[in-house]
Amino acid sequence: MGLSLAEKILKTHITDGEFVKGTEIGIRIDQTLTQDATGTMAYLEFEAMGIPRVKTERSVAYVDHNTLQSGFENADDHLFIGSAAKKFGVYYSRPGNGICHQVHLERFGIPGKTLLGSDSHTPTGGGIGMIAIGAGGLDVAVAMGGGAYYITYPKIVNVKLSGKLRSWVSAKDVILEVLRRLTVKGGVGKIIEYTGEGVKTLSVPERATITNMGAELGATTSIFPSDEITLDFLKKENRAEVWTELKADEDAVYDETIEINLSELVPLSACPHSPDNIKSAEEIGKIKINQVCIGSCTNSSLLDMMKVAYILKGKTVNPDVQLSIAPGSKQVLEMLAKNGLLADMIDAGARILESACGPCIGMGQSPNSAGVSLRTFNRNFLGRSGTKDGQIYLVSPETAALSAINGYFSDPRELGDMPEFKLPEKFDINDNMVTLPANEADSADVEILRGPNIKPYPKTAPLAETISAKVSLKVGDNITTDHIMPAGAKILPLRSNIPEISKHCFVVCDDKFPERAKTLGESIIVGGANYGQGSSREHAALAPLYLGVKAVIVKSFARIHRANLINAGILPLEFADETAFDKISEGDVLELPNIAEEIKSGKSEFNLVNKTTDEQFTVKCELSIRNREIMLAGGLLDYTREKLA
Ligand code: MIC
Ligand code: SF4
Repeated sequence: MGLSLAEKILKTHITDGEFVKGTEIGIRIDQTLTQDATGTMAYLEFEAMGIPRVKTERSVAYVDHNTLQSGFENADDHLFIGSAAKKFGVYYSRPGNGICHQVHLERFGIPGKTLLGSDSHTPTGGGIGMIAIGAGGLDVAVAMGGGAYYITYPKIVNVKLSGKLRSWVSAKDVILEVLRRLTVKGGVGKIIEYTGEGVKTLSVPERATITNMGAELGATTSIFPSDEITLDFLKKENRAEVWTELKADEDAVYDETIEINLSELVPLSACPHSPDNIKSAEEIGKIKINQVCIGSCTNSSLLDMMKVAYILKGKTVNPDVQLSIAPGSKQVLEMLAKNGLLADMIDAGARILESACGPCIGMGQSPNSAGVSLRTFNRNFLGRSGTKDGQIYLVSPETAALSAINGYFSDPRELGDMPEFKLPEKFDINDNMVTLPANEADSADVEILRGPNIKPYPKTAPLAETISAKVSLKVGDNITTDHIMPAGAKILPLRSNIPEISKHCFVVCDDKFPERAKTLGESIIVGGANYGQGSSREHAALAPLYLGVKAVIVKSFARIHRANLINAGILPLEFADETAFDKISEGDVLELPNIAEEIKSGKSEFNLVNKTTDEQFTVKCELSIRNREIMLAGGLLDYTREKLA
């Protein structure tokens, strides 16, 4: 029986477990990446493990999220990350060098390798045939220390592409179509593998747009084969030597197959407030818009920017619209500056932002009240833009650029035939914004710089014998990590300070929650389906940990957040029968009798007593032996410390 490409790579990296679907496997991690909003915690955790140097083939620390320095906090965090990187053997990509995923693809990614990143869009690396997975900072810290990363051996979905995209229809429309079909829950427990004749018609930047936004499906990762197009991209990056051809076996067996004819696709958009709320440009119609933002790790490559510049050239941004553009990396920005396309953008009236996440994470450029904003990003969760009633539409760069000129939502096919956009033979390569780590011999002398904003990891405790606590919050379906631990320019600077950031936990849903949870001392959160979708931020588990949350009981979890809860020592439970959700209210006292003993004995179903109503329910928690030990120890940090001791 033939293997898919994803399985071939997993097979060469498995260190623990059996190659059996649905069971837990440990995989060796070749490369890691961190970004600054999750990186400070990751390096604090790495430091706490007491391992002197990273053991990976390549680890890179990026600064791209918290680049708006409206106080000392972010600048201090940059110094901390830079010095920790130097000491621990990590390459440091300085602020200004670009968005982690774009830069990693350009300069560090290698087909066939595994990459673990403390950012949910790490699967961008799948665009060059990597198994690239997003995880919490603590998992990345363990991987830096040479530990395996554990996943449930996923189902492999074959997305078979045929045909060729028509003029002005874009890679973004491909992934929006996949989201339309599968929804934000559709990828949980799956790897999405792209195959078929259509693959050959897509360049690496286009493939990377598609794998990047596979994160919004909830997928473990997404992957394209590594072929002559990958080689061509790596040649442009002067890295042809890292290329190998990689593809699935002819007779590979997949768990599911989806067919997409690229020739039939039309411009699409994810409408407010979910990446799977898909409509076509035609269905949306010519609605008036207020803002356009172009950039983010999904759509900020040179190819994207070339199309945008072409559409803007000689025109003026509509008087009722603000347009901002953030090229994804210094490499892209520098090439645009040299080839004159940057001038076309500036001339048209675009506000050029630094190469960073920027508005995608609410670091500036929040739209006006109830403003309609078209963005080439990957997430449009409620409030993420910084404007609670902002109406965010996710679109392709082509749709964004034309709409910015017209002042209304536009179908880029109006532009007629599309010229051929050819990437240059060679990209401009200058790694001067990447600082190399200290030599092993010198690393002991490197001092880690710690500003006053950097506070230690919150206190943990082994799992209690019996959990008995009030429900401090009850929420519905599809709660995102942006609900649990919002980002934005005001809150992101507190990422290294759990006591402070906890004051903002869940305020999007209920601004009294932090205070209430703190007063209760210990509590339980109840939620609906796909709880914790979105970001990899472990802060969405660390803030509840700090606020005394002992268990989260929901209909179902998103992958990364569930893992982060276990890592933080918070019990992730699912209702055996979803109707139990309706029988629990905020303020009810819930009890899980003898829970530690039950978990120790290997059980996966537990009795939940609602002391307030006197009802009983069954809740589930499938834990591998390793996860059981982590839960009992009080989280991954304690578990790792125990193991190392
Ligand atoms: C995001 O897009 O939500 C982020 C900010 O990149 C997060 C990481 C974080 O919260 O720091 C992610 O996607 O993992
Ligand atoms: Fe940055 Fe946005 Fe990409 Fe997250 S999704 S890494 S915030 S650009």
